[in-house]
Amino acid sequence: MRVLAVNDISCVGRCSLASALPIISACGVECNVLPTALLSTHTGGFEGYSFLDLTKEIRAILAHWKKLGLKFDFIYSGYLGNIEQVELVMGLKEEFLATDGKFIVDPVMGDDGTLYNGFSQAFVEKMRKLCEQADYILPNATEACFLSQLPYPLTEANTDEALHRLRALAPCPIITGVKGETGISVHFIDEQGKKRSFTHENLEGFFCGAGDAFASAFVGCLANGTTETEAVRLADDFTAACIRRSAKEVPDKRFGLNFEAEIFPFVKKLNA
Ligand code: PXL
Repeated sequence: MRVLAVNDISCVGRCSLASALPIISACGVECNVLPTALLSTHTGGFEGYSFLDLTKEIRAILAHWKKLGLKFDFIYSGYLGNIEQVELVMGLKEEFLATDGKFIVDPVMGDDGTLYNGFSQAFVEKMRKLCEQADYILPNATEACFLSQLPYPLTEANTDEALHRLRALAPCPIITGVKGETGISVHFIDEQGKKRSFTHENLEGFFCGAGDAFASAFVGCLANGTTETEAVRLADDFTAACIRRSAKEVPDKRFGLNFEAEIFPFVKKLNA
């Protein structure tokens, strides 16, 4: 199976392609990359980061791939640097997705109720259009609110409404990081159209890149041949294990999840 991961390279901070590559490769599938931007660090908490926009290079890369006639079995998009890049990614499905291939969109835009640096309401509208092309969308609770026009925070009561509204965009919405009374949950609609969820104890600490670890593990599992439900379960367990470990081991959360130490146990469960 051949996966294309469309995401930025944050040189420091363990997110985006720096987590997609090792995690998807560990699932035993080829991971090709389309880098959207090159940053000295991610934008979540570091001051003065550098940012090289790669939109022009994306056009050159796609022109070459078109000549090669490349097709991918899975296209997974994450952090996109501007509206133009969202438009370019909207063209990927028709040109580069194999017949029966799957398109997974992680609409990376914000967390904790607010948009990340550099994103606007116009970007949200464009991202909604991209989601309409996807087979699976993986918003966190904040992104789910922006996409579904529901107030943040998501509660147990309006999560169903969020899933319902997101389902109008894509057949299988998966909302991560929904805080409830019994813990933190991922709520999703499975391939049969049934609502499902998995819950973990409330885990301390916000780590930039947790969503990328979840999305990468989800894509890696799907590409390895699991069902959607199994992919969500394995990705959720993996992310929770990474956060549990990192809450103890990573003193400065900006440097991201210690996912490396959890890759082996995760892959063992995937191959069990
Ligand atoms: O993990 C999400 C993410 C990805 N890429 C960049 C980011 C962030 C979150 O802040 O800044 C560049």
